[in-house]
Amino acid sequence: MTVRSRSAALAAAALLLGGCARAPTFMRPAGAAAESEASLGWFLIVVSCAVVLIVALLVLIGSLRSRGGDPHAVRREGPGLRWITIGGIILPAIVLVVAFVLTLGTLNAVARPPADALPLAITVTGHRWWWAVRYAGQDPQDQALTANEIHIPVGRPVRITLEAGDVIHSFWVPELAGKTDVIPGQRNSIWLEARKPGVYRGQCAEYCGLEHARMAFVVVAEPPGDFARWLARQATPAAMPTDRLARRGHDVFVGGPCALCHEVRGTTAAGRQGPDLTHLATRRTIAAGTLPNTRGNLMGWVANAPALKPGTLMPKLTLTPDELQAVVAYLETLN
Ligand code: HEC
Ligand SMILES: [Cu+2]
Repeated sequence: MTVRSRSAALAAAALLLGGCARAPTFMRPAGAAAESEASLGWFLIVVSCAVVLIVALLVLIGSLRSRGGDPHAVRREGPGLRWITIGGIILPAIVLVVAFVLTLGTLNAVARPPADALPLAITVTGHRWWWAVRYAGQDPQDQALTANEIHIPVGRPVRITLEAGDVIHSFWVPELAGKTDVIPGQRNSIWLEARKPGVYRGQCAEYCGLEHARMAFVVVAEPPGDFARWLARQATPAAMPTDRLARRGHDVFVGGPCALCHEVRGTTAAGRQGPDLTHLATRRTIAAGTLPNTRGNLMGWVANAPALKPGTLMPKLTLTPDELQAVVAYLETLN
């Protein structure tokens, strides 16, 4: 080995090790469904690598050993035929059947409702280009509507029903479960379970138009007590602000175009074209993960949403600077 090829080999090994340490999120599962999918994935990778290595080795041996003779002569019997039968038919058939059976097992494990599942219906609806999240429990305190942020209790399997409001989307939280298509006119469902508390990023995984890439969401897995408190809070209607500026913002909001597209429970604004804003201030981001939920970003968004997310279905609105100040002050009270 020359010095140069040795350093190239070292660099390749370092890259490979670095790559393993920071494996893509779908290779670092944090939930039951993702774990069974990841182990199937690893198994298939190892088997595929072994097949490639063995075939390459045999080709190498064959090419080194065949010296002289007529290369076009076909041997119809003897060891040649045995190699083809075993290596070309029997072995591949075994590998494919094993992979098929394991895949069926994984599909079954992912689809089956776990015994300790949370008895709470969560429906996520994909819209261009955001996600509506509805909680429909028995009690009124378990019924809420929010957007782009799904809270779940840690360590409990949670069923999520997927619906589409317009076109086909795909729901994917790489660390928690594989992709599931979100199809108009069809209800698909998946089970999510997070083993550790945390914030897991999700993303639309089916090209659905201009802002497909900015159609993200988060799954927040938290201790059961925190989850119940969060849900109870989301279920309450919005309180009327006491501050004068925010009150004026409320009037602008319910009296203007905002109310045609947005709902704020507890007010007359009941639009369903856009996200429910009843507890907007509790959310981490706005516009499906596009921007952190800060005052500056809210200002920019309400003043001219298409400038920040070209193609968004929220139009540029004509508000006076005073109205803009007041509306954003109001939005900040929605916690
Ligand atoms: C024609 C319908 C429409 C009107 C009118 C409208 N919006 Fe929106 N709004 C939307 C849609 C659709 C979204 C989701 C955009 C996205 O993420 O691509 C949105 C998103 C938002 C968001 C971000 C919510 C989140 O959780 O991501 C805020 C805040 C917001 N609108 C405030 C307002 C305010 C304030 C007004 C009035 C000044 C208003 N909107 C008028 C349709 C509308
Ligand atoms: Cu989408």
